[in-house]
Amino acid sequence: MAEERRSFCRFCGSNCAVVATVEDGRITAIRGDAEDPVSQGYICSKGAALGRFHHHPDRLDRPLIRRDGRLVETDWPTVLDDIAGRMRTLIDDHGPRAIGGYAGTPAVPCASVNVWRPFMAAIGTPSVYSTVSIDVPCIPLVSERVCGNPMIHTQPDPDTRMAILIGVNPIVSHGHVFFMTAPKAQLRRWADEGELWVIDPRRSESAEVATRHLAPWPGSEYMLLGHAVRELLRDGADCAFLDAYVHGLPALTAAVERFTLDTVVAGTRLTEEEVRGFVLAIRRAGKIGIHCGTGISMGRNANPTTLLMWALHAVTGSLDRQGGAYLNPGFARNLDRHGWTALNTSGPGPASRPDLPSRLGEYPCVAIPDEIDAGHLRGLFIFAGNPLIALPDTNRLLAAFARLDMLVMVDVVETASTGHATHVLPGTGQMEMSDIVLWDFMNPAEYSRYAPRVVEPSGERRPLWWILRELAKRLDLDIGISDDVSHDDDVMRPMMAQARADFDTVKASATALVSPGRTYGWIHRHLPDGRWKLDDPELLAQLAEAEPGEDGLLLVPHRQKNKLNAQMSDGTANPRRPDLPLLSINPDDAAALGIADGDAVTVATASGSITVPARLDPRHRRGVTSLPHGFGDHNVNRLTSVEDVDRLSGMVRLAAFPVSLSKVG
Ligand SMILES: Nc1nc2c(c(=O)[nH]1)N[C@H]1C(S)=C(S)[C@@H](COP(=O)(O)OP(=O)(O)OC[C@H]3O[C@@H](n4cnc5c(=O)[nH]c(N)nc54)[C@H](O)[C@@H]3O)O[C@H]1N2
Ligand SMILES: Nc1nc2c(c(=O)[nH]1)N[C@H]1C(S)=C(S)[C@@H](COP(=O)(O)OP(=O)(O)OC[C@H]3O[C@@H](n4cnc5c(=O)[nH]c(N)nc54)[C@H](O)[C@@H]3O)O[C@H]1N2
Ligand code: SF4
Ligand SMILES: [Mo]
Repeated sequence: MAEERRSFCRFCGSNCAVVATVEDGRITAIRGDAEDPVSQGYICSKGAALGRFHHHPDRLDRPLIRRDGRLVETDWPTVLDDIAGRMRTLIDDHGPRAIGGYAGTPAVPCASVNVWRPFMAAIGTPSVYSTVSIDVPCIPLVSERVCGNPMIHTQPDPDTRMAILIGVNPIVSHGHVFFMTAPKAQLRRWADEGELWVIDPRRSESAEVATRHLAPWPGSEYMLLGHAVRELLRDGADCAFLDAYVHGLPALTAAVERFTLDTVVAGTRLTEEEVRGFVLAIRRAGKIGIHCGTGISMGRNANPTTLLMWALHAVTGSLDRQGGAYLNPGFARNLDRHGWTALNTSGPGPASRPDLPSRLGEYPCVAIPDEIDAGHLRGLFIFAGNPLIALPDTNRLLAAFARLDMLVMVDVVETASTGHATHVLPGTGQMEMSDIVLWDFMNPAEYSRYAPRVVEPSGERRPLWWILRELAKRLDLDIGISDDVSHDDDVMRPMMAQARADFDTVKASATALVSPGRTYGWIHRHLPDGRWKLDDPELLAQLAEAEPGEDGLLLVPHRQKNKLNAQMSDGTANPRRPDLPLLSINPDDAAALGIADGDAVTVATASGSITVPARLDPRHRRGVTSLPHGFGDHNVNRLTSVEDVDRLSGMVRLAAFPVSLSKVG
């Protein structure tokens, strides 16, 4: 008999509410939950594929262990005993740091998966890694320097008169560190009721609906922002706001002085009219809301650009104001009530990479191959990640992985990485675990929502908290999950301790529990000295040294609609039109290189090369070519380098790096 069950999608931070149809234990249909007050029935192709992904033919249902070079099925006691035994030996022989953990994106926002950090802490190892350090480390770094809290993000207010999207393509991605359901409707509204400016070297899907699209040279965006700050500081800044809430204006003013119109036109390769028009539009709007995405966070000037985003919000008096930049205190974390103590989460990096920092209690992912090669890291856990696709310099990482004594992967399907593991553990998937929205602070609504299990775990799949508790018991470690814990809910209940409503109240609500309205004007009460600090010396030093991207041909990333990083790159979300690994290139650049549409092209850097089909695409500005990540056979990370790293954030350059192209044959 068919039954309908409410849940929400956890593929991205939009967390759209869904209704699943279940027949005889099979999920036969997924639709958006029209009764949910936050997502209002919206889902994308990935959410619609939740059932297909759950019943994927490559799904993992039993633990696997490597014997005589092959992964073979085993049972839980055998696999857990084996892992615990190896961990004990590694810790005894080399100390706790020999054991590391890398968490992929599904381990970050899912409440019931978020137990891996206590496990690493109980081992006592500093070898902690997550996708945060290869995605967006500039945001927590700059937030920490500006307001003493790494977990504060701005987002363009839904009512802003001028939304500025830089290196972000919400129509495909639904946003970055700021997620929106129904992005097309929101972008259209911004454009219809005010202005929407998209700044991207490609005419992206989001640029198509914008009031204005600017395509500056990659890595030069800081100049455009710096120029706007400079011009407004000379005339038109919100002086009352600056006097009341900002610290460090003299140093900031001096730092942007070099961004004259001529310099900025030369550096950005925009026209004078475009640069002037940008400043004029800001003046017209008064308050503005800027959102920077991976086009910025993965580029070479991520930190200075992010600092200038804060600065432009400040000089326009937009910070924490309706119609400007909204800062969601969060339903679960309730930051307006609880505040925070100022933090500095930077520390020394791993021993093999003294050039890197540690950030937020983690080492940067780029350090993994060096740490393995140096013999510091000998056993690695992968919690819901696909490192051989996601991390830079795949060739080096592959060689390093072969040296590990132990590589344990917890996943729901076989991936390009699981084939290299010594142990593969089947975790429960989203449809098999209850969950609660904790990360609403990256959304335009202050809310939480509970999702029960849609189906019971299939095969031998187990929740991560169960797996880690079983290992901890064997090693006499305390990870804070007692034997009384028997359900995902027990793990999540304490996570709502500070929330606006307790766990059971949220659980009892059939749809999202939403706070009325949005909270504005709350942050300054909690800022150190009541002020945003815009003169951090290290960030200003980086700004002073910043230069736009190199001349020549630069390769930029972009995401695709029907896959999520490497997940569903086999076409699960849209079997009829699967996303393809194509190298997009401006037709004039292609002509200059003798490349025609469909030609096989070899893309090369010092790290390696890959061969992919070319697609001529006039939406790319000249000098800019793009290739999406997430494909095993055409893996763009064979081109990236673990050496090209930002010294403050530990971020590796994945956007706008120089490449050379040659036609095959
Ligand atoms: N060159 C280049 N590299 C990039 C990027 C880029 O733009 N360019 N983007 C970077 C970014 S922003 C990110 S976030 C990373 C992504 O890096 P990863 O998160 O490592 O990559 P995914 O492919 O999303 O892998 C997630 C894995 O989790 C598994 N999984 C899904 N659901 C569950 C679950 O419920 N439980 C468990 N146990 N496992 C689950 C999936 O099967 C998949 O194997 O890649 C980064 N790498
Ligand atoms: N469908 C889908 N949705 C996703 C994902 C996915 O893989 N597929 N991944 C999720 C994850 S893990 C993340 S982190 C977010 C990321 O979300 P976004 O940051 O929105 O990622 P993209 O969609 O790649 O958009 C980045 C844009 O930056 C532009 N860009 C590249 N280089 C530069 C540059 O140097 N300067 C400027 N100005 N622009 C540049 C690209 O052309 C592209 O349009 O998306 C999430 N949502
Ligand atoms: S936008 Fe798509 S992937 Fe993201 S939560 Fe909604 S349905 Fe899932
Ligand atoms: Mo990401």
